[in-house]
Order: sequence, then structure tokens, then C-alpha cells
Amino acid sequence: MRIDVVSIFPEYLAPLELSLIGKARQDGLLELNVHDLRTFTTDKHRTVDDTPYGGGAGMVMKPEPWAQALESIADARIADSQEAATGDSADGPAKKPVLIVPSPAGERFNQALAYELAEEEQLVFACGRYEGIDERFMEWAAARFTVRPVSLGDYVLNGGEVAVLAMVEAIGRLLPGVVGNPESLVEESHSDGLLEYPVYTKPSSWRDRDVPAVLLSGNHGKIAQWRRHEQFRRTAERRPDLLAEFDAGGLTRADRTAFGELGYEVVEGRLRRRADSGPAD
Ligand code: JB8
Repeated sequence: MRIDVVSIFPEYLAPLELSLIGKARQDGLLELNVHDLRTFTTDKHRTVDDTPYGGGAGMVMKPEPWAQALESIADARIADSQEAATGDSADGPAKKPVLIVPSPAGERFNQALAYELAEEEQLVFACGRYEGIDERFMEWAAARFTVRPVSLGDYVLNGGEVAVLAMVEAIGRLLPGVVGNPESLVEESHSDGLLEYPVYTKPSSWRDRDVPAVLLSGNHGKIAQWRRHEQFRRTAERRPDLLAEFDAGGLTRADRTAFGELGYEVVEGRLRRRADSGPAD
């Protein structure tokens, strides 16, 4: 996969040199380039922002430096892959790269979107600052890229950089060969639409607190069922919103009983809070 990030604070992306993602880059599993938006300005002051039409607080990012930056990235891609200026290769017309624009007004980022984006050949991230980027740049970019405004969560950052760090890590660890033991990807929170079960390590008794006896029993069937039901309990307690999306079609009778004790019933393959089960939180 190739990832390009454009930002007025390229140093903000320095952590992508470290740890798992840094290793993936060294190993050639991920090509990641960070570009300084100001190198695509032409005025003496390297201006990237201006006042908003219609008035209001703050500044808006000018569209032209962004268009220059993305044209240079698109040209580099064609040169790299030896494609003709038509964008056609031996495999037919090239697929549009995905342009991800972090924004509190975007669709929510989640594990499903991370898996979807991990399938792409090229991702470009445009880190806005101030009040965001002139909307005409989005319209211009839509002809060349699949544009996806994406939000990390319902809170406001000062710019897109921190969101890009999170998204590149979430996507990068799903690329083949990046995580040493791919089995750790199937046993983690959100991999099956539920939160993860609690984990314990030695000693078996610590400051008068014992590890749940079932985990020391050696009964692997009982352990699996206990863990599954802990996932249900935690998800119902902390993230009931996830249960509304959960596919309840494959639940066993024991699973349904466990959900029954948590105040849920299965209706048409979906979990629903029972009318008589009291407040959810
Ligand atoms: C200016 O909260 B955010 C976010 C906030 C931003 C910009 C981009 C993303 C640009 N403020 O995800």
C-alpha cells in the first residue's frame, strides 16, 4: 500500500516512523510519504489560509495549494507505475485513489472502515487546520479521487493530523505481514462487533484478588463460553449501541440465555432490549 499525507505540520506525523508502522515501512510493506502543504504555495509568505466569505470566526484553507499538492501526488503515482497519461495501464483504467479528509463533519471511522481502506492500493490523507478547507477543493478532488470525509469521533481536534495518526495505525496493522501473529487480529475488540473479554496474567492471586476460577479449570469449552458471555456483559454495559448492530442470528441457546439475563431478547435476528428490563444505563 502507498499512503501520502499532506499537512502544514509534517513533523506531527513523525510517530509513523516508530513501532509497528515504522517497521512496516522499513520492511517495504507500506510506502508512506508526508508532504508539507506550504511547499505547494507560490507567494512569498507561503500563505495557506484566508478569511471566510460570509464572515465568522477563524480562517479557511485556500483551495489552490491543496490542488497543487494533490496533482503532484497523482502525477508521482502515474510515473511510479509507468502508466500512460490517460491513466490506463495493461489492466485497464486505474482505480481512483481514496482521499480521506479528517473532519468532525465526516462519516465515523470504525474497524469496518479500517478493513475496507486496508484493501486499497493508495490512500491520500488531507490534514486540514483552522475552520477547514474551501469546499470547492472537495468538488475538484472528487473528479480525481474517491473523497471520504471521515471523523474519528464526536469531539473536535485542532486539525486532521492526530486523526490521521490513528487511522494510519488502524489501517496499517491490517496489511498482510504487518502484525506478526494475525490471530491476534481476530481476537480483539470490534473484530466481531463486540468488546473484548477481560484478560488476566500471573500471579493467580494478587492483592487479595483472584483470577476467575474458570480460567484455571483447563476446561476449554467452559472458558470459551465464559469469555463470550463476558463480551456480551461488557458490551451491554459500556456500548449498548453496538448491540443494536450485532447479528444475533448465530447465537446459541446458552448465548440467548446470557443475553436474556442482561435484559435482551432476539427479534428477527437482532437484539432488542426487553420492554420490562428497566433503564439501559
Ligand atoms: C480543522 O476533530 B477532527 C478535525 C478537526 C479539524 C480539522 C480536521 C479534523 C480541521 N479542525 O477530526
